[in-house]
Amino acid sequence: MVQSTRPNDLASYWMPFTANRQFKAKPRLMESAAGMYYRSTDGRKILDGTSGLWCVNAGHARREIADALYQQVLTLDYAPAFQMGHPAIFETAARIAALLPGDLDHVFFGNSGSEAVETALKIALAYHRMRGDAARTHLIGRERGYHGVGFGGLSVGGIAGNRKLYAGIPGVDHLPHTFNLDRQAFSRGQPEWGAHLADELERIATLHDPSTIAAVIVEPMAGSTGVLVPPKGYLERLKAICDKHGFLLIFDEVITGFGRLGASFAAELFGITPDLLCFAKGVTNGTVPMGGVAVRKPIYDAFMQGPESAIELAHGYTYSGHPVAAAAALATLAIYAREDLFARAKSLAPYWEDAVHSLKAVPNVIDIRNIGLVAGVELQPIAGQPGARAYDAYVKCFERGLLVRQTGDILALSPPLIVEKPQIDDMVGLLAEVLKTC
Ligand code: PXG
Repeated sequence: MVQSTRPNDLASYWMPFTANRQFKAKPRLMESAAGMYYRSTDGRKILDGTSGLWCVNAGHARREIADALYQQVLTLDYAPAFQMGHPAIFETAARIAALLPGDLDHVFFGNSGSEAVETALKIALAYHRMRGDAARTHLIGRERGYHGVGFGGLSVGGIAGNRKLYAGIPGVDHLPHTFNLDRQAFSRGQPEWGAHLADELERIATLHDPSTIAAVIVEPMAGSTGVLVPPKGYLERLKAICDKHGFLLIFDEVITGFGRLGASFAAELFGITPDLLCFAKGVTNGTVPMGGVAVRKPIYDAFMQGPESAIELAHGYTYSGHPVAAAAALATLAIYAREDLFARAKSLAPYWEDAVHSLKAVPNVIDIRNIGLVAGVELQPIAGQPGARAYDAYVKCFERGLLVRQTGDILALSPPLIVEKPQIDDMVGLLAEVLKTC
C-alpha cells in the first residue's frame, strides 16, 4: 500500500454534509478551542457563534469534563452494554429524568441524535404492538424537520435534499412546516400567527384513518432548517390532537435540550410533556458522542410484561450507555447545575433578542427570528443563486473571526450559554459589517 508522505493530505477523508472539493481547495481547519473561542490552523481566533454544531453549551475545554473522561478510561473504559451495566449510566439516566417534566422518567441511550430518533420511532411502533394495537404503523413528521440521517429519521424528516436519493421507509406522512414570511417576519420569540397549522394533523389523520397512526415527531423549534420558532399555541394544539386520537407525540430535542431555549428542555419551556423525547449534543457538551430517548412511565411499563427472563426490547447498540459518555454527561450536567446555565440563557435572552433584531436595518435582511439563545437571520436570495448570499456571509464571517451556521439563505446563531454581553455585541457587530458586503 502506498502511504501518503504528506502529513496534511486532505484526500482520504470523505467529509459529512460538506462540499468536499470546494472545501479541500480552500480548507477551514480548527486547531484548538477554549471557552467561547476556536483557534484555526492559520492562527486566527474565532468566536464560536454556534456552540460547535449546537452542542458545546457550556463552552469549550471544560477541565471538569476532561478530568472525568481521563479518570473514567483508567477506571472502567468499557463495559458490555447488554445484560450488564455500570453505576455511572444509571446515575446519568436518573439525572436526565430529573431534568424532564412529568413522568418522562425512563431513558434509553444511543450515541447520536440520529440513533435517538431511530430508537424513538421503534419504541413508538413496538409500544402499540405490545398493547395489541398493531394497526398503528404510520409515522407523521413535518416539512423542514430534521431528525438525523437514519432511514427512519430521514423519512419523517422534511428536507427534500436528504431524502431524494433514498427510498425511505413506507407509511410516513408530513405536516406542513410552520414558517410564513409574510405573516411572521421579524417576530420576537413565538410568532402570533400559525397555531391553526396544527389542525392539519386532523386532516392527515382522517386521510389515513386515525387508528393507523402510531406517532407524530416534531422538533419543538426546527433548528437545522433555519430556526423556525413554533407559533403561539401550535404545540399545545398538536398535543391535544395526539391525545385525542392516541398518537404518541415525540419531541426531538436534540438541539432544544439542555438550556438552549432558556429552560432545561423545550418541553419545560412550553409546558408540554411529550410521550417520548430525543436528546443528544449538549448532553456531553459535545465532547463524546451520546444520544438517547426519554419515555413516559406508561410506555416503559407497557414493555415490562411477560416472563422476567425475556428481553423486552430487541434494540440497542454496543455503545449504549458507554461509561466514558456517561462520565462526560455527569460532568456536563454538574456544570450546567453549578453555573445555572439554563437560567443564565433565560436571563440573557432579552439582550440577545434586542441585539440580533438590530440587524433589521442591514441591507438584504428579510427576517430575524429568535428564542432563548438562538437566532435565525434570513437573507434575500441572489436571483438564480439560492444560498449563495448566505454562503458568502458564512465564509466572510469565518475569515473575520466568527463562526455562524448557514442553511440556504439563512444564518443561524446559537452561542454557548456562557456567552458574555460584549461577545454578543461582537457577534452582531461583525455580522452587520459582513452583511453589508454580501
Ligand atoms: N435531530 C435533530 C433535531 C437534530 O438537529 C439530529 C436529530 C441528528 O443528530 P446527529 O447526532 O445524528 O447528527 C440533529 C442534528 C445544523 C446541524 O447545522 C444540525 C444537526 C447536525 C449537524 C448540523 O443545523 N442536527
